[in-house]
Amino acid sequence: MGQPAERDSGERATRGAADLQLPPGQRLQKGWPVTHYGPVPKFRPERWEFRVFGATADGEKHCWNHEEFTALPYTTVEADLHCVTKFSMVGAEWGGIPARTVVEIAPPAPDVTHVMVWAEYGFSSNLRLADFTSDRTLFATHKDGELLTAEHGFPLRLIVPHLYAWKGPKWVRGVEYMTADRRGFWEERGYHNLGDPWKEQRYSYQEEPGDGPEL
Ligand SMILES: Nc1nc2c(c(=O)[nH]1)N[C@H]1C(S)=C(S)[C@@H](COP(=O)(O)O)O[C@H]1N2
Ligand SMILES: [Mo]
Repeated sequence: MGQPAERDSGERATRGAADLQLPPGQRLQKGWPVTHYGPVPKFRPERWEFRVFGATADGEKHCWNHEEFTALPYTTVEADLHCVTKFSMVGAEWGGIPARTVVEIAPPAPDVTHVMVWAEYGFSSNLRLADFTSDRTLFATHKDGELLTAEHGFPLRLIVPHLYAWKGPKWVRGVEYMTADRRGFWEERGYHNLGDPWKEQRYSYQEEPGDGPEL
């Protein structure tokens, strides 16, 4: 736990412009394709809220409206995006609110081990708490200084630099704290429960005992 992020930063430190290192089986994509399941949701600021719920430390649900959530401290993270279908988009500078900030202001109960990140239309992805609180995991509002476009997740998407991109829901609306692991949308439909691209954890049939809940 906590290891993937550290190894990812190590890879980056040894990466020069000339010897671009991609995870095994990935190829570089020019430009930035749009990849998701279902339609692009319409952003309605008056209806939008970000919720933290489930096993919170105080047992309460925590909600922010769009203005409140985007007023949280802003930071940037440089990270690549690795799609399990084998393209990678490299060198993006993401801007937004660290996931760790959310965990600090709405802490989980002591027995929380995993989170489910929820997006519009019921899309979800599960993460180990340590992956969620990695110092590079970000609720992004911006890429390269510009607001995200609707098809790339405006107003908010999760970026988990050390995992495959399906672990980062676009149009994210909240986080559920969990005291046991549970599979999200793609994790139930054949993708690996953990999704580390450096270990090429693409599909659930590759899972080893302990990698995820029984299918
Ligand atoms: N809500 C939602 N988020 C999603 C997905 C999705 O189907 N729905 N697809 C994921 C996958 S598989 C990838 S590769 C990235 C793609 O992000 P992009 O379209 O900005 O390149 O979004 C991820 N986030
Ligand atoms: Mo993907």
